[in-house]
Amino acid sequence: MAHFEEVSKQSDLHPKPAGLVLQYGTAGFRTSANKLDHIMFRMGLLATLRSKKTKATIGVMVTASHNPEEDNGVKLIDPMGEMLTSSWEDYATQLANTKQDELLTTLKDIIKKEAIDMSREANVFVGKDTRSSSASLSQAVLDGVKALGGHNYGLVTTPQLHYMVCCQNTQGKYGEATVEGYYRKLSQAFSQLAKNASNRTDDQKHLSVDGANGIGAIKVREMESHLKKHMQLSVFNDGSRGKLNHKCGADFVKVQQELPTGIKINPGDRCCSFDGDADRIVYYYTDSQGDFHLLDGDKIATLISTFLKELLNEAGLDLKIAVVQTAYANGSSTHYLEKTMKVIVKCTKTGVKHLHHAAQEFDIGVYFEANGHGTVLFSDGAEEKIQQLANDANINDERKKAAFLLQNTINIINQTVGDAISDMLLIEAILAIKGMTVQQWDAIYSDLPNRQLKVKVSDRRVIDTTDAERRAVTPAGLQEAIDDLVKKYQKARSFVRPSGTEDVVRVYAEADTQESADALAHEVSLAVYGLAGGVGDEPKPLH
Ligand code: 16G
Ligand code: MG
Repeated sequence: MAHFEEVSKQSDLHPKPAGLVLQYGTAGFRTSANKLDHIMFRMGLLATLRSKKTKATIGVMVTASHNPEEDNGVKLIDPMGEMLTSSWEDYATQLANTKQDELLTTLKDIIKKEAIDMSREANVFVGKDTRSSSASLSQAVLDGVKALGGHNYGLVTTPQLHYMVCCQNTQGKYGEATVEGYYRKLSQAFSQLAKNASNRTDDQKHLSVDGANGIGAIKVREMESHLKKHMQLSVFNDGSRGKLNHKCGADFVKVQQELPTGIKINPGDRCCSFDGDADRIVYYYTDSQGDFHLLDGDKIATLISTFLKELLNEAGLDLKIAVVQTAYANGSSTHYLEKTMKVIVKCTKTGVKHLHHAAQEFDIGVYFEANGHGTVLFSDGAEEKIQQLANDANINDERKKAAFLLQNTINIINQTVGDAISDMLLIEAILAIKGMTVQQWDAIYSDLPNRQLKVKVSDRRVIDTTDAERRAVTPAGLQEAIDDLVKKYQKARSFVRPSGTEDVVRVYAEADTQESADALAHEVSLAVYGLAGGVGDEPKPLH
């Protein structure tokens, strides 16, 4: 058939380096940008097949998120704006690794297995971040979808692309499938919510944003004019000078627990950082002693779920709300949510898709990774009940107001995926409505001191985990060793897991003091080094 000849011809322009093997992991493919041209082309092909198969528009985002500027990556977005379904992740890996002269055979195998009708139309939305390599790599994706209805959105945040794919496939029910439509939907909801805040000073409306020198900075600037009356933004690390993710951005701030470079703030100022593709956000401030205070994904989940629970009470709606976390959630947050807030807390494996799926099981599922990736999902039934209540003429003013706030909360949230801009607007609206400062939000509970370390081993797959990664099943003796070490400390907890994005084993420890958390993390690292085939120098104590 004609298009296979075209695939062959085009594929020769995007040859696969011999011997290179890559895997479609938790965040798609990600490695140095110079190894990715053939991957991009092939993902263009796969997205086309996925589109024909699902009879819907598929997204392809070119980004390596919080990785260094030199890296790049690609991930596919399924019809409702969710991550690519896992059975197709295997096809992605197969297609990426198949030899140049076997590409057509692999492609035809997938077509046959999935019984894809090749005469169907295909629609693919392609987006990219601000990396210098993203322009040519997204062109390679477009070469893969060429002549099959590809639509190039150019520079967008990852969540904007998820949003537009969902809008397109719901025939506009979720919103208009344009960046402008996204700004309008979110900013209108924000204005409606902000109207319910008592008079705020300009200082209270002010927020400093660290854009990680990436796409989020550009997009939040574009959105600024829509927000004028209710918000005052200062954008730092906007890409005009600094390097992407270099000493800035959500990942840097969370891991280093310090201010990003290039930000100028006063004690008590409210600040937030996005990551390189704006699907993560963390908040922070410094106090009068100059000490740094981080409000991570756990604090964000707590703020949002408290707000929603109060609104449900006021509205008199009986909807089940849950918070989904991973093993990295600070023990204090889990304790507060379960014991004080009395909400259901569920723990899943690391990786957004696991949290997303778990959150779908509840009427309202608030999910956040500690690293700041998260959103809120409302079931169709929950949305309907809220809608009905908002339209009910026979309810009192308190219930009416709560229903109105819930309605606009639904509209401000990007339910397709965690979204730094949408999360930021929701957090700002909640703080405004509650008349809360960032310090008061921080004081809801105190984080347990914690430490994360990495250990290099010869093969990280020797570590197998269970119970949402909280316990190691192999190698033999490792979990027992961890249990014994944890017993030595107060309020302590520790777990290890193989990273899905780096060739290391990650170690997490928390305890009542920073010294204890550091010591426990070090001792557990030594146990991993000794029992799981550590390579290089033995881990050294932190102090
Ligand atoms: C990926 C995941 C992120 C997770 C991180 C863990 C997505 C979109 N991203 O970046 O959710 O926290 O991996 O990395 O799922 P690790 O496996 O190296 O610890
Ligand atoms: Mg990201």
